[in-house]
Amino acid sequence: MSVPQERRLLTRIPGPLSLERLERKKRYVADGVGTMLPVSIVRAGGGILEDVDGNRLIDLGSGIAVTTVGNAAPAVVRNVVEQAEAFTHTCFMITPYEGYIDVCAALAELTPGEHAKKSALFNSGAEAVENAVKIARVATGRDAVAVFDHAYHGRTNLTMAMTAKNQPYKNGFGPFAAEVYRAPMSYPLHDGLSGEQAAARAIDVLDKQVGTGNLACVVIEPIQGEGGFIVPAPGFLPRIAQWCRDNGVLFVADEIQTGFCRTGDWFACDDEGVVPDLVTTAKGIAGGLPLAAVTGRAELMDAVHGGGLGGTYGGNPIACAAALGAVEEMRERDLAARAAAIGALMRDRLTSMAAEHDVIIDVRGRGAMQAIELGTRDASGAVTPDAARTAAVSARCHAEGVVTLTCGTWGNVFRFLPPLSISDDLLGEALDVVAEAFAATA
Ligand code: PLZ
Repeated sequence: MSVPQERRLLTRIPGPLSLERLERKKRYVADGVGTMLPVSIVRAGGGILEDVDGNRLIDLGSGIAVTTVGNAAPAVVRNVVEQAEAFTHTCFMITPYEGYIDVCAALAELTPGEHAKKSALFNSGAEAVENAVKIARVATGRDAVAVFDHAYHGRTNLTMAMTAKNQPYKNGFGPFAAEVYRAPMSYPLHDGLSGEQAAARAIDVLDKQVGTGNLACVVIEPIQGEGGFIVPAPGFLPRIAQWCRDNGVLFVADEIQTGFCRTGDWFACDDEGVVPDLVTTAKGIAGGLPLAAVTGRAELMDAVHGGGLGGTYGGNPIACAAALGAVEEMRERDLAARAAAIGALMRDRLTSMAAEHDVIIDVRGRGAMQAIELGTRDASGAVTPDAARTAAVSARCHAEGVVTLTCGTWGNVFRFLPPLSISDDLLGEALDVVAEAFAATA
């Protein structure tokens, strides 16, 4: 690993050279494209991001759950370089190549369920979700799409409609796509319902307000990401999946954030043995290169007419080579087990922080996808979110050289998504910084 694995602060964060670059960004990059922590990165690997001022920051975000195998992971770099030297693009729809097929074969093997599966490849998570809906509509002959409170599915027109939160994702960007309906999510901290009860509540809304027979698919993140790392109560997902099966509705798991070893399994659905009809993947699939997929039951995938799925760059050969390198890293380093170990370490530390700071009202997550929710709870159990404290703790972590992310409908969730290549020592140090930030902002 070329980047020394140590936190090092040579300047204030952001440093002077990063600030110069930020001025150029302001001049040339659209203001709508935000940057959370404007340190300009020059190299990264293991658990470290190094900036242009020579500062080394500990990465607890993985570029939003993308560099699961680590930044510039060896097998990814090797495959990318070899592929770039051989050829960079042909367009799979014009003249195909083996890497695309290899990725689809890997997806057939790794995604939940033992049935015959096929895949189609795309560039971004949002594009995969859009295509899952297209496939579900053709396969069922129905129009309606069910999504959940707090859901995040992307920023394109259809996926904005599917995403719950208005600011910053939707405000002013409508009108949105039709035939998208929202059901209540299982959110144990807020609703106190069992999985069975929460599923019954969601099913009732869909049946009464949309009509089960009109539904093409239910699209759900098995653990919600941007919406707040919301882990549904046990039994919720299996019950919804069963109801879908019983009623000819396709169960689509959006595993874009949870997939590829992040949660301690290959996929988050594996935890309760839920087998989706279609699954969308992106992010962790390719170690940082843009690639996404829809994988599903062969007969559903094949319901679409020839030429109905595609795109110029979908399954680009370099992105496919990167994905094969990422999967190789996950297999050879048993990264699912590493995610579980990282999860146990984080869980331990976060639980002690929660014991010390009343503002931490929940510790949740699975594997290397952990979060704490900040707020107060009254005697009735009602939650008042504390976004201000969340922002203050986060700002403090950034200043101390730890890249932390927040999320949640109310902006009151601190989430931890370290690359699985981070060492225990570095992770422990980062969590020390988080603990100090809580103490300093008390
Ligand atoms: N589905 C579950 O998490 C992307 C978005 C960050 P794209 N999440 C990070 C932002 O502010 O844009 C995501 C996701 C789930 C779909 C997507 C969309 O994936 O690759 O960003 O299109």
